[in-house]
Amino acid sequence: MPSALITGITGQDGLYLAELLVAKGYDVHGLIRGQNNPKRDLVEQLLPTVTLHNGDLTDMSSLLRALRDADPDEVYNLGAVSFVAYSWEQAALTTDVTAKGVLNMLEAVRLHTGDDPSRVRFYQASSSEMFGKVQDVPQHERTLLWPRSPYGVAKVFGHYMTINYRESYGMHASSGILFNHESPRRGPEFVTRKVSQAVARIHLGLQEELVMGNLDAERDWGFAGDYVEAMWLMLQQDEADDYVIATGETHSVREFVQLAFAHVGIDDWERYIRYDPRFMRPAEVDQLIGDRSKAEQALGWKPKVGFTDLVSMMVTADVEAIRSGWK
Ligand code: NDP
Ligand code: GDR
Repeated sequence: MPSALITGITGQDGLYLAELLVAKGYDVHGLIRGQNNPKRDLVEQLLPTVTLHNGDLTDMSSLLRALRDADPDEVYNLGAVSFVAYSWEQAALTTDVTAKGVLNMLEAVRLHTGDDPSRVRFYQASSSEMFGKVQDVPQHERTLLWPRSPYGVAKVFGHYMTINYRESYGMHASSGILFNHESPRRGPEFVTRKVSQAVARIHLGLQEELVMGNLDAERDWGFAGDYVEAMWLMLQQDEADDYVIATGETHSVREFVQLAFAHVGIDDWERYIRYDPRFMRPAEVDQLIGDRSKAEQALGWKPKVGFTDLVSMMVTADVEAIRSGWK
């Protein structure tokens, strides 16, 4: 039975990836941080066969202990401070977790595997935020990185450190440069879920307005359930490598909002929107669109869920969640 250790198992991607690996017959382990983490119950209910290990990406010995106890064939490093807007407010914490945490995990794997570092395959959750002020359209694996936030800078560090461990120690370490991916499990601080939750509440008469920042930003949005499949595929290759994972389509935040309202039959959506500069960022990533041709060729990976279906899925899930709370 293959085994895997997932950091960030309580997050959106961690849950989908754990479900995927359990379905594939893996013995799945997850790193869970903090005292009395409120998401422990959720993981235990959803994934009763998964073993949780206490640990934190900033605490190297906890990572070594988790590796010793789980003894995984594959490590998926998904843990991070992942909210871009927050990364300006806590830049040092973001650096400790999202940048140095990657080094800690790579070094822990290297120490754990001794003289055979390729024995454990490693996945790093890199991000399209590394492209920032984009230097190519669409963005691909060789596009110059120009991050625009402390989060983006931290991800660049993790990305190059992963490549460096591959080149220095022969580790099977791959980096997935994933573009935005969403789902009904997306954290409510991210724009898509903020919108889907608000639209559901407005539709059901529970909320009157939606307060937003920059509606002009454009993102390449896919479905998280599709994207975790790409992570797994990367670790099944003979050679470790880096891959862009994206739909190849870009849409504005405005389009997302408009479609979400249209899904519940509201066409005059603009009257519900209030602009608040609080949600603007010190530096914005204006447009992202990914070129996934390498992943499609080498991994045979393609997204299954399109933009319109993604928006419908998220709004429907939030409407149903509120209605089921009424029963
Ligand atoms: P989430 O924000 O949903 O999950 C982040 C996870 O990291 C949570 O499980 C969180 O734990 C954990 N974490 C935070 N701090 C620490 C720490 N100090 N030690 C250990 N774990 C920690 O992110 P997603 O699931 O959306 O993303 C997964 C990864 O992919 C992240 O690295 C993200 O930056 C990256 N990424 C995401 C994209 C997306 O569009 N979703 C696109 C590209 C990259 P807790 O629940 O306890 O807070
Ligand atoms: P992003 O996601 O920064 O792309 O990072 P987010 O959903 O936070 O923002 C997307 C775009 O929407 C604009 N926006 C708003 N954003 C939020 N959160 N709230 C608002 O009210 C709002 N109004 C407009 C933002 O300015 C931005 O342009 C996500 C994270 O998952 C990262 O961890 C990941 O690496 C990248 O995607 C790829």
